[in-house]
Amino acid sequence: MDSRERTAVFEALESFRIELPSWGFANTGTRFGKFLQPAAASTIEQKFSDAGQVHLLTGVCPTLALHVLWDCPEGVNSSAEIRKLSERYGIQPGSINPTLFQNQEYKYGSFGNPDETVRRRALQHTHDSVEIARRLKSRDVSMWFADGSNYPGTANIRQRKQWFEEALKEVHSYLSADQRLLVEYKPFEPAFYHTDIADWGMALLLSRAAGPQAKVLVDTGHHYLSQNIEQIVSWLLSEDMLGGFHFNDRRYADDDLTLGSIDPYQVFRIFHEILHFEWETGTRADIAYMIDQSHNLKGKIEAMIQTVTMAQQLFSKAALVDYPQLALAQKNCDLVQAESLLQDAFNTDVRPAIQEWRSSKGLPPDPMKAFRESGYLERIIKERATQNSQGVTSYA
Ligand code: RM4
Ligand code: MN
Ligand code: MN
Repeated sequence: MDSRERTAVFEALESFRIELPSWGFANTGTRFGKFLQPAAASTIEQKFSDAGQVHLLTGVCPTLALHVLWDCPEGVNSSAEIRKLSERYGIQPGSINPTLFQNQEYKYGSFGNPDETVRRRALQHTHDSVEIARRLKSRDVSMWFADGSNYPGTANIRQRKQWFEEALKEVHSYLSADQRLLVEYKPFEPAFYHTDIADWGMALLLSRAAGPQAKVLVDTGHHYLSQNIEQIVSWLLSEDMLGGFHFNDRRYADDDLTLGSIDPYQVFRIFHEILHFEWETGTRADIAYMIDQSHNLKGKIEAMIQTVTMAQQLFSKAALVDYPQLALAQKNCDLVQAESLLQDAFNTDVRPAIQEWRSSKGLPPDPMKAFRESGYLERIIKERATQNSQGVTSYA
């Protein structure tokens, strides 16, 4: 690696931050069951502690995403306690996610529910969530909906679209000037015939209808197989509508596997489109990079460290693409040269430069090794094993 490349890696890492999900530290499972882990976090304090550990070792995860019903048992009144935990464990609250899918009343939807009282309750919960975000100084309120239907003819799709427009417009009116509303899409699951926000186009239209502070959130697991996600990213960038990511990897469905475990080149291509946009426009894309993963088999803290490390590698590799050369090759329709510029960057081993960068920041060069040597896991297993052997019922 030459010094231009080393500088590019250092610069890329300097700005790259990634948010951890509170639910990634809790016991989760598949619809067939859960394998309980003795170290899993079951309280909000334990989630902050585990996330703080990941941040301590990687230095690039200063925020923790919260899901309101899972993490704020007292609703708005939980804010004070969360602020305390945030200080104690050295990690700030991140995006606030209203939880609009697990209560019985949401059987037939939240913002798309034919029952107006349920739609109002969903709005009330979202209103509380925005207030929680304000009290925690969180910028992003991030919305994912399980709304949809399983059988043709059972839902009035156009009517529901209108309800969503109205509700999101109302949610937008709750925001302060510095807050954002992120709208996530997903083409299937738990609904199997139609989902109300199935793809990026629908999320884009709804965000536009909601107001100027609404942007689209791209969850890498929420696409049909072989969909060109980096093209979606490029279009959203060019429309100034890309708000953030939920990173994970997948092979079949919304598998929530560790980032880059199945297809690292996919993630590289996404980062490449973002960095290409930044180079061309000379601006910084205002994107929240967030992890949305839940680990049934891997140790949860290790899975997070592995993901963060992989994200840094793929982001650094993308930063090695020679953009002036690429522009020339594209202009000359030199396809082989253009493609090779991406492949060369992807194939560069950036790990030594990343280790150097970590050392320069006083961070452990190998966060996974440092974690395994820290004794943290052994300690929390001792503290949490009894509680975790008793079983849990909720998703997180
Ligand atoms: C969904 C979606 C949401 C997340 C929930 C837990 O599939 O990805 O972002 O909040 O899972
Ligand atoms: Mn998601
Ligand atoms: Mn998902």
